[in-house]
Amino acid sequence: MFANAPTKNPTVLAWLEDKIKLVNPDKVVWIDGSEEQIEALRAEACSTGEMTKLNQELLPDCYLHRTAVNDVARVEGRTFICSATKEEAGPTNNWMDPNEAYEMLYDIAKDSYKGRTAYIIPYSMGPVGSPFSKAGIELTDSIYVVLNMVIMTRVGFNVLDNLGDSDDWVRGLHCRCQIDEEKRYICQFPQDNTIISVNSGYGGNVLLGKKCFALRIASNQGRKEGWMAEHMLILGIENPQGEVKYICAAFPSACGKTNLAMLIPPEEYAKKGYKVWCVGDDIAWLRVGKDGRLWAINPENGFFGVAPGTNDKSNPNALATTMRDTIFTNVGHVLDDNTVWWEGLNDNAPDNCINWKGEKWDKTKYDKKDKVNTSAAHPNSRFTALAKNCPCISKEFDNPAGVPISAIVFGGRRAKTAPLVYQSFGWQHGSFVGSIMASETTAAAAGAVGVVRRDPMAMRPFVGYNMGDYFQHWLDMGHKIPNAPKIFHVNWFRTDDEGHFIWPGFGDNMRVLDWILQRCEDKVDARETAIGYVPYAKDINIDGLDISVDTIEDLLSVDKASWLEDVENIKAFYAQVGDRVPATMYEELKALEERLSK
Ligand code: GTP
Ligand code: SPV
Ligand code: MN
Repeated sequence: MFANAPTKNPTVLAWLEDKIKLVNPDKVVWIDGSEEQIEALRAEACSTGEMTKLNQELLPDCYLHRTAVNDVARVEGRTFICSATKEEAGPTNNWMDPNEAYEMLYDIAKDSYKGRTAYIIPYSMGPVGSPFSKAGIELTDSIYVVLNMVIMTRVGFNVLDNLGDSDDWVRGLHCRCQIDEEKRYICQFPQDNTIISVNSGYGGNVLLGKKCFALRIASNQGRKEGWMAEHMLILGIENPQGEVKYICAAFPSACGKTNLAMLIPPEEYAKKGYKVWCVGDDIAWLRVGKDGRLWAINPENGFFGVAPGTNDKSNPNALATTMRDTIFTNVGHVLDDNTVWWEGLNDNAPDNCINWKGEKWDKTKYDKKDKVNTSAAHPNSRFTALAKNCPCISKEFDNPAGVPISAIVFGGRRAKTAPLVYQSFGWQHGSFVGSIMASETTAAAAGAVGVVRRDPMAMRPFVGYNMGDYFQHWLDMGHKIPNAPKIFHVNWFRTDDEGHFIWPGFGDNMRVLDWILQRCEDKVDARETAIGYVPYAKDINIDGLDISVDTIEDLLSVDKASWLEDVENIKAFYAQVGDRVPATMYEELKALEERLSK
């Protein structure tokens, strides 16, 4: 079948031969990632209506795609970890017996490429050849997937050359089938380094290098091999002396990673010479370096970012990044000038616009309470854009050695309880702080929005094994990192009694990062509280902000009663995670409760 295959790797050829026989395409195409090949695929997608070429003067090489209306977000309820036993997947994951899962999925996939083309995408997560990086191959029948993967990962035959005859690569089979919700499955088989995704065409469900590989499979690999795969942005802060310190931050989906990763420092900081550099906006792979520090790479090559709310004030860098070579998914299509629009881009809601469902949009019907049905852009509409087009991309982005991490920051979307920022007492307590994270749900996953749920390390939908074992892995890693990063928790989303955010957020989050780095360098004191070290209000720089020290005081307050309520909720969550929750975490929980009750 593969007389002219670009590899002789027997495991690659055997797997592909087997899967191609199963899905039975009319044609097979190897993706080499060349501009010529990709341009031809763009043209083909436009000829069939799968994509629309946008205004090439205003948005060069940009395209619009609409997914099926029933297929607009990750589907956690239909995502499965197919490990040998249910216990290994643990109670926070859906589990299916691997043999049963393969049988069911093969049945759905059988002949599903008939009349279609099979695209073979060899890709690398991380710079090709870096000791951090891992190879993958995705077999798909979707040009949209090919074009997104070319942006989001490093695609090309050099990946195969680098792989040689090794079996250390991740198998990914994607079949669009009928986009039937009832038969939609996103299945990970950690013991086989395999992912099978059927009946979806949406982002995180089908760009298999992203959440499926770089988090669910990679978290398993990291546990075995002694490293970490995390749902974290990576940014560098350059001080006026030109020194750059790196921070990783884990926030749940649609809770501000892309925004923080590309932040523009407030004028007060910019004037002094502070700069922020983006290394990654969603995923970090972390390893212990020879110097005993924790080092991180961003395994991705682009950004699959939330469009709504992105504008030239909230995130000018993201907006600039999307001005060329970008695929927009499920945003509004402005017919007058063949551009795109989304809620929060500007105040000029277009009259002549097609909404994300492909219908004529009536802007006068917009209803904040029913965004899905009345918006031009779906609340989880996205842009797929090249990292290298980001004005603040770090010069270390491609560095195979990664960057050394000074601080890890956890954060959630909490209207109450969690203060603006606090620091943990150390790695062990910091791991505990990560394990008790909670956040209000967002449109990034199908289901109710705005419900508080526990989301440890922002990884609840992405840990590819038992959550209790994952907590243990965090604790174990602490013993392997002599110069471990300090661990913090932030919350940009506290609200007042009218439900308005109190903290200005976005670029002004720099003020909090400033305190965090000062803590890392022992340059500022803090108040020891029951939950950790909290800043003195005077130490949060509010120069140029229209906000009082009293308000900062308020944002930093720790209300013992609501924390004790949270403790009860944490106990219930730990009980749900079950008996694999490390005893150390229970000790930390007990200690927290005691400190709060004092
Ligand atoms: P995923 O790509 O789903 O993992 O999301 P993300 O974590 O990268 O979230 P993103 O930065 O795209 O932000 C999602 C939403 O949060 C957007 O609507 C932003 O406008 C909003 N947001 C981000 N940062 C802040 C902030 O500091 N304050 C407030 N109030 N909202 C913010
Ligand atoms: C997220 O939901 O955390 C995302 C988007 O980054 S997706 O790729 O769909 O997972
Ligand atoms: Mn994400």
